[in-house]
Amino acid sequence: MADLEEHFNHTIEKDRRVEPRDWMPDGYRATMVRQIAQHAHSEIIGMQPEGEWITRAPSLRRKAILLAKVQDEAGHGLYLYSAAETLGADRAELTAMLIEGRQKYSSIFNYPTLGYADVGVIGWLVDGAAICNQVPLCRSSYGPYARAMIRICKEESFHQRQGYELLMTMMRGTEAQRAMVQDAVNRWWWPSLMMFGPPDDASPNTARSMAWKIKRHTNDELRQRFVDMTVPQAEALGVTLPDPDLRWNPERGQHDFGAIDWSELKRVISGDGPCNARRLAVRRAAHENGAWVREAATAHARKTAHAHETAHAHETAPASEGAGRGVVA
Ligand code: FAQ
Repeated sequence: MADLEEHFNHTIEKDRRVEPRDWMPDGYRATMVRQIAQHAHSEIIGMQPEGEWITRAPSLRRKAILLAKVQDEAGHGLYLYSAAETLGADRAELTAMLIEGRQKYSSIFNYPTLGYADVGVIGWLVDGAAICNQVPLCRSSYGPYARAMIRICKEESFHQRQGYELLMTMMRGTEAQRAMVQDAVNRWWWPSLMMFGPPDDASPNTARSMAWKIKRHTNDELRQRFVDMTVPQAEALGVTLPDPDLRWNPERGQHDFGAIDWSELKRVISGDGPCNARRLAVRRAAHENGAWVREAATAHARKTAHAHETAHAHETAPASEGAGRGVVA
């Protein structure tokens, strides 16, 4: 046991990856399952706010882009559930925990999308925040999670660009279109900052997760990085970020920004955001309506496995038994 623990500590210290078959402390496994499951749930619930606009996309091109993006999010959820399974988590149980409200997903997806500009702002700000948070996770200590994150981040950067491109197009349009963009920015800015989690002095998991190199930066460090990255993009776009206290601080070499309403984050995380009930109801209905697909897939898998087993048994039968029978197709 002491040897195993020493090996684990050495792996972390040397910046190597922990792999599914390696011994790991129970707390490490539980933390990884918690973070990966919450992340997977976020991707799947995160399909909804934008998904609601697929039927209302203003052109074929926008519709194709949005369909592809939402489909990517489903893919991200699937890689992440698979990564959680490598830790012994049961996928059906994770889904049950989500739809029964026993496991969290990102607060950001509990806000409504009120217009098409929201699709652009989600790409720009929400995917932008997700990239800031997730690029360091490509170096996370758990191998399957870190590797999933590499592909996810590549796709997220396309998502961010499509959002920014959509907004640039709208900003070149009419006065009404520019007003739609500004309104969407006003509504999504503060919730995007909250995506990074509570401030460091109120984040119970950060210290442990940093020591295990699951997280590489604290919540506040990443939030600051996001603000610094976004301010020049807002200027280039021609929108105002809704924070009168936002300004460059030459001494810190970073932007100062206004106080975040942490009571709002708490409320949204604990189930009382503008769309929590709706998001979970949609997910629950999709799960229930999809029961027949899961049953059919399971029956098909069982049948295929049975056919393979029969074929294999015949192929490996002793010569006397198998003589003259040939290989079963
Ligand atoms: N919302 O001690 P900490 C996307 C929870 S991106 C809800 O600081 P930790 C892409 C936290 O889990 C969004 N819950 O926790 C996309 C913990 O809960 P506990 C998903 C939050 O883990 C874009 C408690 O509060 N990204 O989906 C939030 O060290 C566009 C205490 O917090 C990820 O999941 C929140 N905002 O740090 C899709 C990234 N913040 O202990 C569609 C991976 C905190 O009760 C469209 N996750 N909590 O279980 C992480 O990096 C970390 O888990 C943090 C939180 C940074 C989110």
